Amino acid sequence: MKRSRIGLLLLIGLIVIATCSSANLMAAAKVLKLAEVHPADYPTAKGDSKFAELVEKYTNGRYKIQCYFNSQLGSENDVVEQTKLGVIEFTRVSTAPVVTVYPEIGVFTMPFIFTSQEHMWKVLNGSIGQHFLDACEKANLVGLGYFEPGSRHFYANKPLNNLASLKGLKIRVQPSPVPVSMVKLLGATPTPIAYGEVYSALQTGVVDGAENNYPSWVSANHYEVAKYLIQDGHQRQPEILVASKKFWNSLSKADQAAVKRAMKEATEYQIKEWNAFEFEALERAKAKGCIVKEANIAEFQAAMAPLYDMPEYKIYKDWIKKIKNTK
Ligand code: BDP
Repeated sequence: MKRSRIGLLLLIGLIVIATCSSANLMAAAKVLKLAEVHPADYPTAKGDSKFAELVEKYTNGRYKIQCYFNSQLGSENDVVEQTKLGVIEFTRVSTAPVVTVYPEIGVFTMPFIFTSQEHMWKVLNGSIGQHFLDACEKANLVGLGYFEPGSRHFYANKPLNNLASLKGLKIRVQPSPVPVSMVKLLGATPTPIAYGEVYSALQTGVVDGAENNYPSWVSANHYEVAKYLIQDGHQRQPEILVASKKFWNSLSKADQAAVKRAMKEATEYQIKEWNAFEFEALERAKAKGCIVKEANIAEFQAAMAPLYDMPEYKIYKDWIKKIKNTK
């Protein structure tokens, strides 16, 4: 009897210790938010999920990242602002919305600034790319790294045969300065709208067209309501993953290194996913009856060239030179 009571006490003691230590572990696992406008199966969103998985792994489960896809946390401009304020820990966006809090990075939104995918990655992986990640600090953000954006093309609900076809059309643009100026130069009317609302804007005729890469055109179903695409490839806007500086400063040096390592590996993974899907998306659109025309790129370049002389974009001048000189 006595022995079994001791045994029972020991067992209770063990249960209490086990419960306390797992409670400690649970208390230590901090859940962080990551905002994303794309659905979970989009290549860039898969990059976010890989990043989340690796952050958890490299911090031994002390940090868990919950990804909120499909603009659940708001438009890109909103989530950049919330990340700046520290309400959201991580945001994956394209460059355009970051311009609202950190204007210089807008050089990456200039049309035809990158001559190819290789040229863009050379810039991003070199000192220029690093400079822009570091300088996000000015906006209380920490630039963690880039994802592949693909190149952007115009599409509409009317045939697009050449530059002249865009004249007079209402074109959705990202709410950011360069996209607005760029579309004006083509003789079209720029209409800034958040990404999550583009499909219904196209469907209801609020706009006649939009511009984006093939994966967005297809995965957001824009191609169902804007089936004519002209392959002008006017922009490659690096996708960027930023953290809130407030949150970043709460991390130990070792955890900061773990997060950076996770991002580096997530980037490699995202690029592979992107390259596998980009042209598959185009084929999918064609198979659904979309009409894809090759553009006379020189014609588009000439129409957009005056952007490079506009006074509001003079702040990019030195960076433009450095980017062009990166071979
Ligand atoms: C997509 C980008 C996304 C942008 C969207 C847009 O991945 O980050 O927000 O374009 O046009 O290509 O708003």
